[in-house]
Amino acid sequence: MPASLRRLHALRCLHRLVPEGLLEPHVQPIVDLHTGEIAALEVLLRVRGGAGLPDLPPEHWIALAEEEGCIESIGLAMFRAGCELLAQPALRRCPIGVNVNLSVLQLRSPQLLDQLRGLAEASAVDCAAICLELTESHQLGDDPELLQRLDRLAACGFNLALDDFGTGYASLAVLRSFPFSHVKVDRSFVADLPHSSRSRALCQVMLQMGEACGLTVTAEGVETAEQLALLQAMGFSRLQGYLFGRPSPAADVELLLTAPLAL
Ligand code: G
Ligand code: MN
Repeated sequence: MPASLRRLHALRCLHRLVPEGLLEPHVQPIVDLHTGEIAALEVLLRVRGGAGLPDLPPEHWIALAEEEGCIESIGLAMFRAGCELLAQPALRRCPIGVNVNLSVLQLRSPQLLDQLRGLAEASAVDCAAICLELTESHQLGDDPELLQRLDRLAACGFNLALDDFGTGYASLAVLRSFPFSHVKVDRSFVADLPHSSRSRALCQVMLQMGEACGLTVTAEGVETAEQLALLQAMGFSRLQGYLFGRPSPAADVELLLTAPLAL
């Protein structure tokens, strides 16, 4: 099928994803080398195969949903999945947090705070166990309304992470002004580590800068033992990537929590 037709087909399917239960949330561990344990699980959007849906990578579905103005319902469905995870006995027994991705476009909705708080309450989940990851793909800018919304989310107890740091639009002013408590170094820097002294220097600087601002710094996309060794030598302790676990269905979270970690 030509790309333009595939896109048209995807656009037609987009609105079916939430009502027909075609989303299959996955989770990926974020590990802490200090404790040797999983510190948090990131909820990742995955679309079920079959059901007449085009086979598109998750980031394409997200981009389409943002363009079409339906990222709100998809984002809320992922947030609900995060709350349901935290409500499971396996997670209630241990201090593992859940990270949920939030599109900057969702922040434009005045109802967002009440919706998120309502969903957390419905699952009897503490907002402080949830970290909302905002990607740099849309300008946060110096919009005072967005800043106020983020301040309110933080005041409610949610942790906020600046995702994919280093590649998007976020300037240092975003770290200065917005109430982020976590920053995630984009995986492209980690991929380049072994053969780029500049990437090594930039990872080191991002870690130092984040920690100097009192932020928890995570390196994303760790795939090899060589990358792990380099990051460990720099002082990174929070890591995420295929080396520690690929995204797996949220329904199998018990298995994930009992499997030994590849640390
Ligand atoms: O932007 P964000 O960090 O939320 O993106 C998460 C995406 O990165 C997920 O789709 C996930 O499958 C992917 N991902 C997670 N770990 C790795 C990794 O080690 N390597 C690569 N290439 N992708 C990864
Ligand atoms: Mn993320």
